[in-house]
Amino acid sequence: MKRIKVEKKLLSTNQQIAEENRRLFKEKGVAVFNLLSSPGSGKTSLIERTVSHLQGRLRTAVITGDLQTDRDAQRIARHRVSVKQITTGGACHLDASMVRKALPFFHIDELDLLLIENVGNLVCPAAYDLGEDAKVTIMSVPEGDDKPLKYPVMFRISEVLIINKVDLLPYTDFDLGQAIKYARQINPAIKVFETSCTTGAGLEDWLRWLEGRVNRLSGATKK
Ligand SMILES: Nc1nc2c(ncn2[C@@H]2O[C@H](COP(=O)(O)OP(=O)(O)OP(=O)(O)O)[C@@H](O)[C@H]2O)c(=O)[nH]1
Ligand SMILES: [Mg+2]
Repeated sequence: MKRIKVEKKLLSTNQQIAEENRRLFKEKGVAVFNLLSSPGSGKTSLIERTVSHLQGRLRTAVITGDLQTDRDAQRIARHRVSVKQITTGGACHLDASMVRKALPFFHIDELDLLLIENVGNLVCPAAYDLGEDAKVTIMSVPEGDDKPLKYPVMFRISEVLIINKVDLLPYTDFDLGQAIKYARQINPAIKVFETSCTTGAGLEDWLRWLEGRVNRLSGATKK
């Protein structure tokens, strides 16, 4: 009983800070996307592909959440983009106050887009709003096509689903149609992109959608 009360309090404090973050992002005209997936589905790979495409098109920064290491931040920094690592020290998710503390690292007035790589986990990050505009869940072919049914909360609260590693489809029993059907069973409005961060297949559609969305969100404030 006591544990439930403490958890509820933590979540409501998180929600307040998330709303403060959201207000700040809106005021500054920064579009923010929270990237979620199991470990290894391709969050960092997608960010690397995305920031390298957006170079000179949108002013982008990245926050990466990791339990222990700064390996992802090092990979992303190679693309000459501003990146701030949050090491959670064991926590299986980012929370809104961690994001707030990371913000002074950036010149937020000069940003159009902030991508946040959450800790690899399809469960606990779902409970923590960070103040983002949208959650993007990535699932990958080797994980199996039933993930939307097994982890429904994550798919319900996401605006976008990226099915990554489609280059591996010929080597698995992953059924693309079935995966999309399961995802839409949980969230009929979810927008789906099929990608391979290795070959580059399908990335154009994702990048076009992202750019359009960022221009709508940040352009409205910055005009
Ligand atoms: N075949 C194939 N491999 C991929 C693809 N995308 C990423 N990978 C590989 O999958 C592995 C994990 O990719 P990451 O981008 O590190 O995944 P992540 O979700 O950031 O992982 P965590 O941060 O540990 O949760 C790496 O070896 C990538 O090269 C893809 O589209 N196809
Ligand atoms: Mg990563």
